[in-house]
Amino acid sequence: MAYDEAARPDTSVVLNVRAAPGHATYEHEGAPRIEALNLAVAATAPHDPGGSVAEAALQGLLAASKTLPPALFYDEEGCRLFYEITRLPEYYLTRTEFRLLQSTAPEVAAELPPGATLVEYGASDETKAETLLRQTVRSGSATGKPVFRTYIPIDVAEPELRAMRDRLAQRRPELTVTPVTADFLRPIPLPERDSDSAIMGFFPGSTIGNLEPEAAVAFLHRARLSLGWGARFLLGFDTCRDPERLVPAYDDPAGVTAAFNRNLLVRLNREAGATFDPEAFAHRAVWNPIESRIEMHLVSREAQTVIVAGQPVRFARDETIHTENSYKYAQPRMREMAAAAGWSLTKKWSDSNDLFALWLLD
Ligand code: AVJ
Repeated sequence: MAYDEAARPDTSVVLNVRAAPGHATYEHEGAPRIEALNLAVAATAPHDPGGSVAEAALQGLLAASKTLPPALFYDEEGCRLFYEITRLPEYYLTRTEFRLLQSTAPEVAAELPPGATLVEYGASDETKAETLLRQTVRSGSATGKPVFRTYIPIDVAEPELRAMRDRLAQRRPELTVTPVTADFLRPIPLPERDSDSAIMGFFPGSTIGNLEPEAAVAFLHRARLSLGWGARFLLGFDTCRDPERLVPAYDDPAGVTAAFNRNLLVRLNREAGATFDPEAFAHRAVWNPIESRIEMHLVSREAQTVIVAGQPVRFARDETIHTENSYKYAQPRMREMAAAAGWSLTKKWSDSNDLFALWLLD
């Protein structure tokens, strides 16, 4: 797992969170404390394949019910295909959330004092964050000054983070951007900051729906501990539970989502020494009403054996690899989950069709 030390962007923080499980410590009493970063932690590029893609794939493919981790979707081609998905007429999520953000960002910003910090979890581009970052103070002596002074985007995709930081340096020279290359599902020690400044977590895109409910609560709880007790949190999630709308959003007629799903197999061929014929697997999106989630599967069209990292993986005809869950939470359920994680709902917004919700938590 080579990591090019020289390639590390100077203002960014690169963590190998895997090398330091449970490393972060938190305090609840008194002033919220954000742990200073331990720069002695050995750094590795988290998306460096170096064996871990093969390991993660084999673990899922050798299980009784075959799965692949959705984080594997987002290689370069996967990011490109996901971007295409967000432009599909059937995939209403991104567009609906973006409009909602545009109209509510001034209200969100009005809740924060100037000089605030924005921490985005899973930030592969700044488009959504910019709706907030461009907000200025509306009254008082700081009128006209930006509400946010610091932006901390957290993502596993280091090249994207670096590109974001460079674009923002051009566009918003007064903003301090401190990217953190890390998997937001693990404890993330945040870079040191001015402890008096207000802080807001930002988790848009309904990404929370990709987590199992217990993992979603655990994530929100970790964010609560790491951001501190005075923090806010802006959460965007899909609330539509109508299969007539959802199934086409996840199985579009142009086949972009199918290509996104099959790209997992293409990636395993390249990065995990696998021998998949991607076309030997059908894309399937199904609404599971009991779990309240859209499931994506790759269904083996025939009985076949595929080699992955030297190991044979056998498929029966019609056997599936479960590649993704996208939970769609009813608002009362999300409220319970947020409460279980130590957050309370202070403001909420949704679009006129009630497809998407934006919540400000306290
Ligand atoms: C980026 C996880 C929110 O679940 O809707 C899109 C990913 N998968 N089409 C989602 C996705 C299939 C997307 N998230």
